[in-house]
Amino acid sequence: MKKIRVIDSHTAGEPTRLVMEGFPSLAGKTIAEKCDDLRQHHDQWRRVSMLEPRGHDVLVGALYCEPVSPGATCGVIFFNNTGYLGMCGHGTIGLVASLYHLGVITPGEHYIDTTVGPVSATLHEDGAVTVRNVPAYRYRREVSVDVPGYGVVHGDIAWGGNWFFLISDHGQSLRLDNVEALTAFTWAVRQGLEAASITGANQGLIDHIELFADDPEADSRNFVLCPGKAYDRSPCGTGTSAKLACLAADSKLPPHTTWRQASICGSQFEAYYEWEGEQIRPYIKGHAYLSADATLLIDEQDPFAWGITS
Ligand code: PYC
Repeated sequence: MKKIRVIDSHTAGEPTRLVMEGFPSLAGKTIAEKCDDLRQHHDQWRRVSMLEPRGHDVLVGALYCEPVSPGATCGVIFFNNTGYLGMCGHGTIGLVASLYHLGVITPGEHYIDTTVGPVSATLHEDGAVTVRNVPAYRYRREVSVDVPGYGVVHGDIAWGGNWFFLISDHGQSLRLDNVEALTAFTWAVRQGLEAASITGANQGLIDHIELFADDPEADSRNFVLCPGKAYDRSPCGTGTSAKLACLAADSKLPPHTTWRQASICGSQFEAYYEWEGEQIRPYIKGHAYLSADATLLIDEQDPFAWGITS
């Protein structure tokens, strides 16, 4: 029987599964190199911990790694049902809450190495976590895309640790009882972007689609389609970072001003930014709650030992 030690949590409704032990050791000097090794040589470990019957489409995995830079608490590789993420805001908040649960860290600031660069996270005395994300920026403004079945849609392309296409003028109703229609629309947007070869910088795949609407209890409500077709139950840390980059570029939000981003589920992140040259440094604050401290078992006799794959 193979065993994987995990801590499950959710941040503003979006689940994170922190993998503490059980994955093979990874080759590489940087977290990006370790992520490449995991992807190329050991991807069955992502699948077994993310896919049914042990996981589900909404789950985001966070593999705890030894730090690679001086002073860092740890490194982390994020992944999901379909592949690997650059950064993950809600996942970093879940990681910090889980490490506190395990007694690995105490309140204060912690440096964390990710595949897209170092971030830091401050664990507050009340359990909230503020993530100092990687720099974010808007890459292109008001890009037109022909969306099959819907017509031409306009959106901004921004980096917030992953690539996002952000749409405000979409004609969709951002309500929790409308997520099927929102999923169909945003999936069609993604297909339209791919068909037109519209990418982020350096041909970066735009694998997150983000819609915005007004919210009576926040500055904005979003709906975020994640790469594996699940929607983010949280306001999405990297998606909120991308939004801040667009607000900053349009001079719609001054630096150090709180932006309350609500999710489609009604949960919220508080965010603000600082300018760093032409880019911004996003800060995202949220709260994670633990849901399981468990060991996944992999029985080689099990026909679905390594997950249900299509
Ligand atoms: O919080 O950055 C985030 C995130 C990315 C995908 C799901 N959540």
